[in-house]
Amino acid sequence: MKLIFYCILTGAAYAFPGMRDLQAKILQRQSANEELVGDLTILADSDLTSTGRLVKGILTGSDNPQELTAVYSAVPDKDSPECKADTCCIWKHIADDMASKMKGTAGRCNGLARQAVRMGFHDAATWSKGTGEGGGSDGSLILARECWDRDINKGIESGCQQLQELHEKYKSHGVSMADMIQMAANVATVTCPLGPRVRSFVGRKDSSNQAPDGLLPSPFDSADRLIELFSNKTISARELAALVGAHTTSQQFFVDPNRAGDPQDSTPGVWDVEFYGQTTDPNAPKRVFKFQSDVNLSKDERTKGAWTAFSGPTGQAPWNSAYARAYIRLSLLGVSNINNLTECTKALPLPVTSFTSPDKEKLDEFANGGLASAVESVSQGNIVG
Ligand code: HEM
Ligand SMILES: *[C@@H]1O[C@H](CO)[C@@H](O)[C@H](O)[C@H]1NC(C)=O
Ligand SMILES: *[C@@H]1O[C@H](CO)[C@@H](O)[C@H](O)[C@H]1NC(C)=O
Ligand SMILES: CC(=O)N[C@H]1CO[C@H](CO)[C@@H](O)[C@@H]1O
Repeated sequence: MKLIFYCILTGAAYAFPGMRDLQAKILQRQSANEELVGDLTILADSDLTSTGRLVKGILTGSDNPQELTAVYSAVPDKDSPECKADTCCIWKHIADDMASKMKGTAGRCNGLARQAVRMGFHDAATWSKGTGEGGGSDGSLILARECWDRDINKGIESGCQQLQELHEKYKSHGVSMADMIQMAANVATVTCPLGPRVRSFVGRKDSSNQAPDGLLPSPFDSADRLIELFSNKTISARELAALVGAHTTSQQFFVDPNRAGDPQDSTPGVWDVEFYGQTTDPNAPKRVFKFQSDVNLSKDERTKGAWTAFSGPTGQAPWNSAYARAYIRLSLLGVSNINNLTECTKALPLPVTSFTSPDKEKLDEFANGGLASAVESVSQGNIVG
């Protein structure tokens, strides 16, 4: 009702080039979530630092959740005093190191990248309003060995191992495991072709205490349960619809081991919107393995609108923006010093904004059920040949 009124009021503007901006604004307004997290819930506006103000603006929809251009023109040596004096400098070295391991010969992101995105989710989402203190984005996924001790983390153990080694390599520079995990997720996301460049913050505190268990979703959950589970984490239904889009890159191994390596859309390793359309398409390519949870979300009245908006060629830009905003929220769950964080987005690689797979025909053949022996190359982002 409010939306219709808004359109009539501004109807005249639709004839002008501002139309796309306006549509983007409307989408943004619809997806606004006024709920704050961490120390932002108790701080007065007058106590906010520039980071605190920025994060508040991003969460509530008034600031841009992506930063697509800022880069280091030259980066000081990692052991130099200049590097030590700049919080983001070491992250530029770490992000480059990570990115060099996250892409295959086809230009698609690989298994490590996908695991990193999932690790970012599995460290952060162990927090809930109901459970109070403890859990969240605190590095406990690796530091408290949840990654190896909990069945829900099956499939990301080797990624956890690699990040632990990377943390060993850089920890003398004072980087937390929690930041390491979230930075890896954001480097991975932007390394996947078409992926958003999510604004990235550092300064989280670590914990070696196990986070509360049972707060991560199952692929057999109903939409009702999923929406409630995420709303307990301050994540709205629309934000949830945006976040599960991460399955655009993925290949399942453990939901049905007989179909190990089957992707959730026809283009694993590419951050496109095929996942949304194919999840609702009864004639999706044969190898596309749909999680029951995703199918249920695609149909529920509370998530269907966003699902549809993210589908098809017009979906990419609104999805990238919605994903970035929701992911920032997710990555700050349980963090109680948001006002003291530092933005280091300029340490990330630049986004890949257009992409065609060099081996498109072979990849299509794989998606349609052929080339079973290609699972490994697909998983590594390598050219299928
Ligand atoms: C409804 C909520 C969700 C459920 C039920 C769910 C469940 C799953 C399952 C069962 C897998 C496959 C694991 C395997 O068999 O190897 C998977 C993979 C994955 N998930 Fe989710 N997920 C959810 C939300 C998310 C979110 C919010 C993100 C990130 C923001 C995410 C990112 C990923 C990624 C990147 C993979 C691929 C991992 C790989 O290829 O190694 N998922 N998810
Ligand atoms: C959400 O939180 C409430 C209050 O703590 C709790 O009773 C409910 O079980 C939670 N729901 C889910 C799905 O975790
Ligand atoms: C934020 O930083 C200030 C100055 O360094 C410090 O006094 C304060 O305790 C920090 N707050 C939190 C929540 O970490
Ligand atoms: C509650 C709910 O929506 N459950 C459905 C989830 O999806 C599966 C099929 O994918 C249905 O069988 C369930 O009824």
